[in-house]
Amino acid sequence: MRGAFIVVEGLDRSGKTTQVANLQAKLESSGTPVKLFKFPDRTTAIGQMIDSYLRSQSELDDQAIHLLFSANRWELATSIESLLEQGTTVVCDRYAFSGVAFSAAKGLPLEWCRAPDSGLPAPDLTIFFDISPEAARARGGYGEERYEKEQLQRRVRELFDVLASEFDDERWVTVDAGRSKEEVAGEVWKYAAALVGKVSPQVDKLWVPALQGRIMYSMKL
Ligand code: Z5A
Ligand code: MG
Repeated sequence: MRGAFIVVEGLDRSGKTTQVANLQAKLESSGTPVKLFKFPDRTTAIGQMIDSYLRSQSELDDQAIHLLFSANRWELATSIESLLEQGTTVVCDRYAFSGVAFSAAKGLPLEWCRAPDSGLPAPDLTIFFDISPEAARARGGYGEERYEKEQLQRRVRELFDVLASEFDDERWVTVDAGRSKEEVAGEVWKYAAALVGKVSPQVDKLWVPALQGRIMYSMKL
C-alpha cells in the first residue's frame, strides 16, 4: 500500500506549521512511516533565493518569483513520489495552492499561475485552515515578510476559495483554524486517520484533467 499524500494549506498565522508537526508525531506514534515537507523549502539553492525575496533582501519580477516557487516544488517532486510509492505518508506544509493564490492575488492571471505546477504529484487530501483576519492578527499580527499584509491576505483567501471549489469533499476539506490547538489537532487527526491506508494505488497528477476527471478546467477569474 502506498503512502497517503496530505497537504495542509491555509491563511497566514492559521497554525499550519504547528499542526503538521503535531500530525507527524501522531502518525509516527501510530506506526505510520511519515515524512514532512514544507514549501517554500528555504534550504535548497532555489529556496534561498525565495527566502531572500520574502525578506525583501532582493527584488524579482512577479513572474520570476512565481516560477521559483514552482521550481522549488519540482525539485522535490520525485522524492515525494518515491516516498509515497515506498509506503511513506507525506505531509506537506503549503503546496501549489499557495503558489497560485499568492501570485494571482498580486494580479497575475490565475491560469498562468497554475500552469507551471500542473503535473506535480496531486495530494490525496488538502486540509485548508481557515481563519478570520482578526483572529490571525490576535496571534501576534502579521510579521515582517513581504506578503504579510491584510489586504493581500483577503484576496488570497478569495483565491483559495476558487481553488477549493474545483475539488470534491474527499479531496479538499476546510477546518476552522480559529479554535484551540487541541480542537484543530483533533479534526486534522480525524481526516488523516480516515485516509491513511485507504488511498488508491496510483498517485494522481495535479491539474491534469485526463488523469484527474474531477477537476473542472473552466473556472475563470
Ligand atoms: N508562498 C507563495 O507566495 N508561493 C508559494 O508557492 C508558497 C508560499 C509555497 C512564506 O510561507 C510565504 O510564502 C507565505 C506564502 C508564500 N506568505 N505569506 N503570508 P511560509 O509557509 O514560510 O510562512 P510561515 O511564516 O511559516 O507560515 P505562516 O502561514 O505565517 O504561519 P502558520 O504556519 O500557518 O502558523 P504557525 O507558525 O503554526 O502559528 C503561528 C502562531 O500562532 C504561533 O505563535 C503559534 O504558536 C500560534 N498558534 C498556532 N495555532 C494556534 C491556535 N490554534 N490558537 C492560538 N495560537 C495558535
Ligand atoms: Mg508556517
